[in-house]
Amino acid sequence: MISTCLPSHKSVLVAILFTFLFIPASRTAFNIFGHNYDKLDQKYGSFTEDMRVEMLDEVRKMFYWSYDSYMKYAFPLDELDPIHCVGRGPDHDNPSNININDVLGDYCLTLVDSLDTLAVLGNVSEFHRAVQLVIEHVSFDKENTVQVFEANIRLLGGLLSAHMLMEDDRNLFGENLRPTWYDGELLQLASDLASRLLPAFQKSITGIPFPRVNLRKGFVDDGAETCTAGAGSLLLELGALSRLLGDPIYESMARRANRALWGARAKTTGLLGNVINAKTGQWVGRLSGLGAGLDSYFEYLLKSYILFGEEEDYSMFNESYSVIKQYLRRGRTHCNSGYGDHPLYVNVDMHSGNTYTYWIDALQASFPAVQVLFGDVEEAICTHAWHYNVWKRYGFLPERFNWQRLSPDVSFYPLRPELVESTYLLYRATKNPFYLHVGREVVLSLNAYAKTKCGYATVHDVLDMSLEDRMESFFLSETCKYLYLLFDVDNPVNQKFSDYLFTTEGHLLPIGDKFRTKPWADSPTPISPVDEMESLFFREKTPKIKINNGTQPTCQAVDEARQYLLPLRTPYYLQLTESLGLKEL
Ligand code: DMJ
Repeated sequence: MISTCLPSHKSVLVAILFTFLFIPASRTAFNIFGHNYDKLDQKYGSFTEDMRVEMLDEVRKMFYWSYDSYMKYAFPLDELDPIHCVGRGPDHDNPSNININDVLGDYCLTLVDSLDTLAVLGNVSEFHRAVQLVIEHVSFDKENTVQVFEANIRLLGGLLSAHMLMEDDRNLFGENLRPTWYDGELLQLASDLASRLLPAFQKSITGIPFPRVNLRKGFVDDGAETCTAGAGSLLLELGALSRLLGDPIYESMARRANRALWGARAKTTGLLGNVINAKTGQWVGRLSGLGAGLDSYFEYLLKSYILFGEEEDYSMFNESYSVIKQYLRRGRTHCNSGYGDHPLYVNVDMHSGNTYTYWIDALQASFPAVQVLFGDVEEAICTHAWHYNVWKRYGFLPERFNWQRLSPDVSFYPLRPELVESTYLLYRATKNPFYLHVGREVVLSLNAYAKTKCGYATVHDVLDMSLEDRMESFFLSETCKYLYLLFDVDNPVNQKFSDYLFTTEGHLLPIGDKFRTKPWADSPTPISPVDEMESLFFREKTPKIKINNGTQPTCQAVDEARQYLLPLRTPYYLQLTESLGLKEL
């Protein structure tokens, strides 16, 4: 078998030397020398071309198993129930069922969320058919009350991404992606949807949008408590829409929300809480962390800077990252050297920085992807390794894992993408075959436990692998997409990786001068966005542009000698697996 991923003899030698030099003199290290090192290296150090092709095929089948079933049994409803093979729309009988009604709105959600995945899979004919179906079937003139954040990331993001990929003159997926008959209909739909979301912002005197709108009636006075991520992860989509339409209203509303949240950070620590009241601007509770309620807020500060080049977004991210490191991080100082526990980002009291809960949640697993984009690759390796080992303990990531009791506090897994997203970004950053193994384990778990008669189902309880009849649309927009891109090394997205950006729902946005120019004020940002993306990205050893003041990690390259060793050095890796009660070998 020929492998593109196998190391040369020389690099293996250098790598082994490198590891030996860095292994601390401890009993664990002795065990490694005597026992585990070779096996671990064998297990993760290579990934054959045959395995890669096999996995790519598995992921392709996974996507079509789900997508085709959705189209057959559920479309034009929003979601597929993958056990009973029927469609699902909003819960009209029970308006307070926000678990469903926040997301579903009678607008072909899964199809809209899947559009750019079809392009990524190279299925141009189905992409055309899907765009046509969206144009024919999607209307936002509905009596439904939906969550602004969900509508923004899943629908607005899906529509804008498909529109931009068709209109982008770099033709990432070939000139044929734009059908001859396409006349900007998806942009019109996006604009219609965004105008229906506006009342949530306009009715707020604090600037923080209310969490929900009624698509037809506008403002609904049914609660003002919103999570920080919900109110503060709107800028990529709304900013892109503003710049496409030449209408500043959407971007200005999203920026106003970000500034309001930023202004509310705790005076003592600089941390933000995870729930805030949009009417009063007061925090609800004290929890600060990187998971649910906050995750994409940080992601969007950094990604907005990458897309729009506004310094304000970058400095907010930069400062946030410092306080995250200062208050949330526990464990040894450096991921891959020194002594102490494996680093962990915990939930803290936003006012004191004291540990607030002993659980962390599955959404935090997206943070390594943000760290990669920021150039803090060593830290990303560490954060990812922790979540991956929790995954291995159960075969999935429980929604909340209690790191003190070492058991799930909330044990469902709704096919979330976060671990795969970080795995993909880390593979792009390091090219380390370890990450292909991680992806393979994810695929095997999904196929073994979540695959059903007509799709993939939410794991109701990772402890007994019981299932629940729901397949969230992000399974197709993110989980399958990131898995596919992980294994499809020649995919156009991977060839032009620094020219495109993923939204928090995994939708591709082209980075370009178009978004660096505000059509309502002719002052283009004087930095080429592509250059800047590269400078933010890890493998550029000598960045062309210095993007921060030197106090933060940027553009770290992972030493080539380590490419075929565990990215988290072996003793630390074994320390982690042991601390989570796992036996690696
Ligand atoms: C997705 O809708 C997005 O990734 C969002 O940022 C978080 N929740 C889901 C996936 O878990």
